[in-house]
Amino acid sequence: MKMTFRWYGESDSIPLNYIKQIQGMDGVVTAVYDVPVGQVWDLDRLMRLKKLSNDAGLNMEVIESVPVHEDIKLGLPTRDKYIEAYKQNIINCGKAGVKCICYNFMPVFDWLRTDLAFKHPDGANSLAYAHDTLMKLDPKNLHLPGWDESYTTDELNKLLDSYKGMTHEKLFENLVYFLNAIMPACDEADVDMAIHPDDPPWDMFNLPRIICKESDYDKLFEAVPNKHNGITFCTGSLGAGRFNDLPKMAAKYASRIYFAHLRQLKYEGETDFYENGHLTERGNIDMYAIVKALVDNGFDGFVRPDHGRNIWGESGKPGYGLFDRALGATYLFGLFEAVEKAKGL
Ligand code: DNO
Repeated sequence: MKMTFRWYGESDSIPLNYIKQIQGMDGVVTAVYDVPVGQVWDLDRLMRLKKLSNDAGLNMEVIESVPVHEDIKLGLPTRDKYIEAYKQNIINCGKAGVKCICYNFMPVFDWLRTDLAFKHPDGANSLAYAHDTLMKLDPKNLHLPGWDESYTTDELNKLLDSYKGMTHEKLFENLVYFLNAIMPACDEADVDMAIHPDDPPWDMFNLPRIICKESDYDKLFEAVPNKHNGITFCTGSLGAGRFNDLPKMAAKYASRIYFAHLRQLKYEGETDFYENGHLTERGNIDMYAIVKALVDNGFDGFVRPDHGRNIWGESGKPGYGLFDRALGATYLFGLFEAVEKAKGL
């Protein structure tokens, strides 16, 4: 396992040497953030990020994310042009020493939350999700907390209209088309693709979501068996689905899990939850059982602490402050060490 930490590039308020001071930290997870989706990232930009990371004593072997253009998800004729650009990004990432690319295939929206600063009794705050609150919002005029509002209202309306009639089957076919097209670039660059699950793992505003549960992964690997087709195992996203047995899934797919996002959730009803610190006893995700399932089944990928709380007066990027993610990393190191030593590893 290699422990990593998400770093939002040069504009991140958290300096690289602070990340390095979290003992055991192997590398950063980052991206080129200011190039529009669908365009090629210059190799120079990637090499600069790599140099900054390496100079701070950190590796840069994971990119999160290279976003997928909506035309690819929609299966439009223009998709081939965007796929070519994506392939070039994979090749460039390979040249910069990247081993794993995290991406998602959620139509229009990425992760969805309704509260960015849900208050805890001890004064901490974290992200939270209330389904009824979200459903009351108009998707065509959405200003979601934390959502990258790169669309104008007009563009968002057009995009949502173009998804009318999109089915789960068609979206899945478009994912398979995309993966089959990029696998040769992954083979050439020796880069693993790690699809991030849909967050939360159910349809949103009539938009289909297709990476939500165990059977979705079975279908995915059956359709594209190439070993470069893999998973970002995000416990918070999958765990929001009460129907998912996470230790079972971690064990079953350990050899396809190239990247693990480990974080905690506390259920509040059937769909609602708030995020919490990483400890098992603070939520409904059995972190010990998941780490054990990964180790027992030969997991050898990248790990990162995921969304933390804002604590100790920090007003960090929601979910991505320094302090609680650092505590999370240390807790996860402890779990891995205990489980590995018990196995004689
Ligand atoms: C949220 C993240 C997601 C993730 C993308 C991957 O905190 O986990 O935004 O980076 O879905 O493509």
